[in-house]
Amino acid sequence: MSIDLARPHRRFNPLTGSWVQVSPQRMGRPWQGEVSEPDPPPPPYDPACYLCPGNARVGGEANPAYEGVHVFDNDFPALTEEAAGDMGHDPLLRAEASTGVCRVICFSPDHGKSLPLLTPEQLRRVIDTWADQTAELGARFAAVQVFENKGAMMGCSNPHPHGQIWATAHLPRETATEDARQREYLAEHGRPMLLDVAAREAAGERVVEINADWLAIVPFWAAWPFETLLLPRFAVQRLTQLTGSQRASLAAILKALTTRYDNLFRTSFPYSMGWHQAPFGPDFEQPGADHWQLHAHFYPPLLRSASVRKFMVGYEMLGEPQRDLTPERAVEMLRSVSGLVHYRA
Ligand code: H2U
Ligand code: ZN
Repeated sequence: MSIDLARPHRRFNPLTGSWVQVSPQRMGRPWQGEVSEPDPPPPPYDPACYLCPGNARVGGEANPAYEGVHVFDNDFPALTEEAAGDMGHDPLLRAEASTGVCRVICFSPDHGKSLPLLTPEQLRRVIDTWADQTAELGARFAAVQVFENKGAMMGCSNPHPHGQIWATAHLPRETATEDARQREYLAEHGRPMLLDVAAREAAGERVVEINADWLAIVPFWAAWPFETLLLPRFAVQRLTQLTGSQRASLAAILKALTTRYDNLFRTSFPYSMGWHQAPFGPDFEQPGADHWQLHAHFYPPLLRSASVRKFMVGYEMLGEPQRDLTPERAVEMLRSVSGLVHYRA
């Protein structure tokens, strides 16, 4: 690359077709390594938690005394299976019916065991549940969005380790955009885009974690300071297709990546993460999904400490996302802390 990456420049996100303004000359004070005192860990059981085993949920129903992963239908679903009526055809005030289901997935009965604190075997059961839910819901809906919204800073109401699954009859915006971009790339280059990204980045300066099957990078085009992209190093379109050993290696890299995140600022690192996978339905039956690569995005809001966050406001809302800290520097910071030993262990 011939442009000077130490000067202001823009980087292109090939998955979304959007640009990010990078301003390395504004990069603040140097990284000190030191951060705030670790926050106290949550107790293993909280009598006031609506996700702990045996406790009552807001709707009045009680959780079973579950021992592993537990999935239930969201008591306040954003989507339902009943379609709204005809919306008319006003080109300016346009609407369409949307149907779907929303579920909550408790990763552990232990109120304090977020992903990095689970054993690889326990993480494997979370992955199996993500895959099983994808299979079940993919038989009925076009899109299955598996995600985790973590931390009060992300608007998450409860520290009990949990995620969500929303399945919809339509493709939501991000999935639709990534579908179109990946389709174009395959048509032009003959290979799935993200398989090329994984091959290109595997030996490079943006790798946070890597094993035989998986790669976690801060993508070249990351918008959030410590955003990462978790990529398979083999062709795969959906969670359901992962073999036993690919799930085991996924558990390992998930544990290592989230351990680094927590160790960075010695806090239970907030983020929104989620899986993007090929949609379902006749258009996406093989080879109709060949352009897709399964992948996960992690979007953490933190910038400088457990409490100093990045705001996507001002120019970001009205122009385009901007960052001072370069993705390459973010990788150095994530690599400077342990991926093996959690600060609470
Ligand atoms: P957060 O992770 O964003 O806090 O969301 C938790 C979900 O749990 C949220 O979608 C659901 C909320 O609707 N929920 C229940 O289904 N039952 C409850 O008793 C409380 C919360
Ligand atoms: Zn709990």
